[in-house]
Amino acid sequence: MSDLSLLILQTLDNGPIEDTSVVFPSIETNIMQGTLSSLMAKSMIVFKTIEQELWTLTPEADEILEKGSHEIRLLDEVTKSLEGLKLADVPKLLGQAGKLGQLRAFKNGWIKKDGDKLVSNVSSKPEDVTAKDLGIIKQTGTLDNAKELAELRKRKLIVKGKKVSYSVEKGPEFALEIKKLETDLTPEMIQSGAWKTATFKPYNFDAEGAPTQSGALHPLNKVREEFRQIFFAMGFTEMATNQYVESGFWNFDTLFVPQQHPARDLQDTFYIKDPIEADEPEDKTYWENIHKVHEQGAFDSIGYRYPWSAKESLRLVLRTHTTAVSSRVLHQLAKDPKPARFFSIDRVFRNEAVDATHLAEFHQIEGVIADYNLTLGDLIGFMDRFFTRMGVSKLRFKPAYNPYTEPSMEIFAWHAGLNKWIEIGNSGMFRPEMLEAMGLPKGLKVHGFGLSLERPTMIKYALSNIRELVGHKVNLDFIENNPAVRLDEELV
Ligand code: FB9
Repeated sequence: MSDLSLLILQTLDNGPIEDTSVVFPSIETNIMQGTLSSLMAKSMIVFKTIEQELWTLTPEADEILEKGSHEIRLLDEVTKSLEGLKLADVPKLLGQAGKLGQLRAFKNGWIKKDGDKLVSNVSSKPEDVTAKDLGIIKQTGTLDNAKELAELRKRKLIVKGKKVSYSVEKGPEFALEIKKLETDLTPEMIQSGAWKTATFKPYNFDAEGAPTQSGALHPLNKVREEFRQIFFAMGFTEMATNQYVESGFWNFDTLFVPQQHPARDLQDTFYIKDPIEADEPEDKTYWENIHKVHEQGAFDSIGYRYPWSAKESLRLVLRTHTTAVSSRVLHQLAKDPKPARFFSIDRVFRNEAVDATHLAEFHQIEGVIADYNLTLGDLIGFMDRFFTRMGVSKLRFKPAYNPYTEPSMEIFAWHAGLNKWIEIGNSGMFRPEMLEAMGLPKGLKVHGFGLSLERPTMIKYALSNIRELVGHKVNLDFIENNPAVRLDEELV
């Protein structure tokens, strides 16, 4: 038990403590509060907090207490100089105090001017009221004379503070000795019977559990899991996306992206040096269909009519979108065409300028829906249902262009927090040049849509820079201690 605890108990034995700051003036408030809280937890005392306004001295005021007020120090210098104190000598003698002292000494009628000098105007040394009042405030924290208190505050010699102290009384379990509080019931206590007289510390149901040293899911993975559950709930099957390197054939040509499209330029796409190219796909009919639909046109399309290059098609790239994976999966579906829903959430790579919200790689979320007689209205309706599940209710659709979908739409949502429409994704109906080239029947239409994983994650965790989320500058405390994410809250 601390000495202070004992002192408090012994003092209480003689009666209640009205104000701890009076009985124990040298004990700091936080020490006093901790000791009282500990005694109260054992029901040995009860205490209440007393908060009082109090005034404290500024450093200038402390100097006045030590040396006297500016005005009294100036009067002393004037009195010492028999012919009077030259005005020009005041700053040399007293510095800033001299100037301040003059104002007060004139106001008090202690000095007067005689030509270029100051002379005394009093027959005896007056009381230094400023120093006296500051001494009282230093002792008691206040001053009875409200006018003089206001004057000292105006002169910035005192500042307002708060004094915290406590009134203390005996509690139901008051004693001069502190019983050892047991925290654990041990086998020894049971065997010896000591449990019968032991006093156990009351159980603190408000105490937080000890932090567990465990792993932590990265926020991107938390949001990814939210999206995966939404897709599963809406009947989607996850695509295998564990192949970052794709041929230009799967990443571009099968999606009817022409070989001279700017997206295929070096400044947009990462090309692999070694190996430099892929093998031709096994499905030779498909290979020829793609060649034909680009070069001459096919499947009721006039194509792009350019000399399609097999070599260009086999160049290896880091996939620029997971639509490359969708193409592979839909090509598989053509072997047994039927309505189906697939999704993917994985990394894609683009050789583009990076900024606060874009890096050279990001996670694309993509969904494809294959069914007979699908219309654009069905796509709009689905997007509405999909985004409603993540708290986004007000959508707008804007015509857009993608080489592989026609019609295409950019998707916008109203962001109440930003008070504006924000782009939340892109979508469209895959073109026949893509679908029929892989062998899907004419009637089987396919919707596609995509968004990024980073953008919703940054919004949900209120991050302004993507480098707070990924990269070497990430704060691991943020990763370990961020809250679970729920996508179904309003987008704010
Ligand atoms: O994710 C994006 N924005 C977004 C998404 C969600 C969100 O909050 C959630 C609702 C709670 C907030 C914002 N965008 C797409 C829009 C912009 O961020 C854009 O600046 C960046 N886009 C990326 C591509 O930029 C190079 C986001 C990424 C994107 C864009 C298009 C697709 C996929 C990802 C696509 C597609 C597609 C189209 C048709 C068929 C198949 C796939």
